[in-house]
Amino acid sequence: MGTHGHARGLSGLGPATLNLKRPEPASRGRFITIEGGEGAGKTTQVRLLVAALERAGIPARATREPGGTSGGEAIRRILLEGDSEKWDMISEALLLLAARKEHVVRLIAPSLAEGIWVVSDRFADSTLAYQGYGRGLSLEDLAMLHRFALGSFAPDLSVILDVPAETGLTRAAARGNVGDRFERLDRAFHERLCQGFRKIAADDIARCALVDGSRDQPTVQRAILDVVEERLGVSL
Ligand code: ATM
Repeated sequence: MGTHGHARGLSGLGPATLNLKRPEPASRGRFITIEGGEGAGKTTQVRLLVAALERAGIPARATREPGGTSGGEAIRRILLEGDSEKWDMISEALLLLAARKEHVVRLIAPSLAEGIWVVSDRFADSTLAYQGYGRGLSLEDLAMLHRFALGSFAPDLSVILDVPAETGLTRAAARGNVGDRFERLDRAFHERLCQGFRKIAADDIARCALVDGSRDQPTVQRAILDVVEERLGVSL
């Protein structure tokens, strides 16, 4: 007659018996990067995407590279000021990787673990494009550095804004934004950069989406939202 019900003690009582639900593990946030050359409109599009995610009830934060943490922002300052030959290419790559490691460990990974989506203005594809295709460092060496610093950590989605070098430079000049070390590099560099970003997108179609960034801002924004909806299964 059920006399030994008690003897089984609490160990026999699973959550179902107690009518308690185990807390749902907080779902991991997604990591989206927006990439592209000069004047591609990344910064505006990062802001618009974060606003759209939040409107859809998805907690999201914007960040940037190099930067995003106090150490990363300090590295940004020393990298961007001065003339374009100020840093040895390898030193430059190592500084960027140091900033990225700080960014991932202190801001990106903890945010994702809390369920917050992170949208970054530039990430690892910028290193492949600028230091690899642009400056000529070996892509294998850069991939090796990435593995050393970050293992297999990668964005869930990278939107690469494709803007012809000429258009991008004209836009950057119109913003009065020709002051930093990278923007003073020559036209051929920016052409290599543009081709490099296209190649990166073509080489990793599962992660990357190439979006024509030469169109007006609302059209580019809608195209980015469509890609995020389609790839990450949300409605924006
Ligand atoms: P923004 O201007 O997009 O904030 O980027 C800062 C510069 O840092 C950018 N050049 N410009 N102008 C590109 C450069 N950069 C690299 O060269 N490699 C990288 O890995 C990253 C993240 C940025």
